[in-house]
Amino acid sequence: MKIVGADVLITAPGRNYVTLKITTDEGLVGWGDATLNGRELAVASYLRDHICPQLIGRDAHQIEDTWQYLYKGAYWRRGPVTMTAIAAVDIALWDIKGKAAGLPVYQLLGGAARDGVMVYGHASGESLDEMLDDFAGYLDSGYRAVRAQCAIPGMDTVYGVHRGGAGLYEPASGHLPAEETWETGPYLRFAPRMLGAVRERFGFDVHLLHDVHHRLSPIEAGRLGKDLEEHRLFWMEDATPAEDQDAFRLIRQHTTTPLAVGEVFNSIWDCQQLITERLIDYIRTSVSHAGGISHLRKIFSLAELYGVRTGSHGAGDLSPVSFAAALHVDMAVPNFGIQEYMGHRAPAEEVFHTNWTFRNGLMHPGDAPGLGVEVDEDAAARFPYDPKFLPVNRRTDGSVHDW
Ligand code: EZ4
Ligand code: CO
Repeated sequence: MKIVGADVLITAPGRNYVTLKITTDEGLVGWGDATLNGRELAVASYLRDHICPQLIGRDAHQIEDTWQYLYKGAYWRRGPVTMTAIAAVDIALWDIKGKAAGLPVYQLLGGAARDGVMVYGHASGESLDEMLDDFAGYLDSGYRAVRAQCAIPGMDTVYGVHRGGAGLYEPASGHLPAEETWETGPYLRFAPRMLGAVRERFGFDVHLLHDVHHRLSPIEAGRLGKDLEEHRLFWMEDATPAEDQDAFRLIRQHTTTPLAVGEVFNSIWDCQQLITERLIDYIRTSVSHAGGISHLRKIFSLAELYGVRTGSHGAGDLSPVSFAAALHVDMAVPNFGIQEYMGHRAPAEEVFHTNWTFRNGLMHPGDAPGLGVEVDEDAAARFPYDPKFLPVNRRTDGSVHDW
């Protein structure tokens, strides 16, 4: 089965998504997600200008060979742009293989290893009370796990707080990034109180998660982890900037709060030390930023060997194609931990027709052949690309800080 078409679609139904469409001589179509939030056009160009012409005429069934060809053939290794582009090809080829076989992708990965995929939702609020009410809403909808983020008294902006509806917490502006302000002291004092309030109101039966979003130094992270121990978190996410893998050794020496990291990683090499030295408990690489289904499975297999579980990134800036691909992998891997589910803004449903279901806190990718997501190209054309950036963070003295 030969590839006869490889085209890139850019559409913004609620936010920007870059999608790769691969077509075969047998008339099968596969979809891949190539969205890199705030740097969308770089991946679109990498695909259009460098990868798509190389795909024409290749055997659509040779997924691993195509992966190696694109990775080793580029000579330049890793990096978010390259690995997102390769991921899009890989995801689209798995979609095609499933459609050719008449099977959902999770069946090709070894079949269901569980009834469904435990997901966690995002609760947040401008005040503690607002956050707790939002949290209650997730429990009412059947979630077994919820992430809590809250505005900090005395600080104008903080990561992860909705303003005006689900999935709207990443402010963006037309031609330049928005700027936010950060100070570590108030956060370190407030976070234990905030997460303690969740336990006080809802008890310990619900899994409680929190995202630090790369903002602490290693010793600050160690102290926060220690302060949070009594609240029994499912995990403390991205405690320090993720590229410094050694930092996690220091955090580990100070706390038994479980640690998760990896949403900004692109390859197994970014995870190697953290996994083999057992410095983390959950690896958060995503299917679309870490080389696709083929590469994500290798990362998860390495993690399995060292008792590290999975916890894939699932923010709304990963398209429904990515999210479906993540669910298929989650269904099949033995060391699945949890899956993030932030959801997508309403217009996304007009473009991406999905098959997944949610019941009792568990999601299932559905049994349609392939990934179970189809893209409506006419609908996509109604939502033109809308340039946006992630925010930049500054301390109150004006110096740039991790966002
Ligand atoms: O900030 O995906 O856990 N989720 C996150 C996300 C990231 C965005 C960046 O594009 O940290 O909300
Ligand atoms: Co995160």
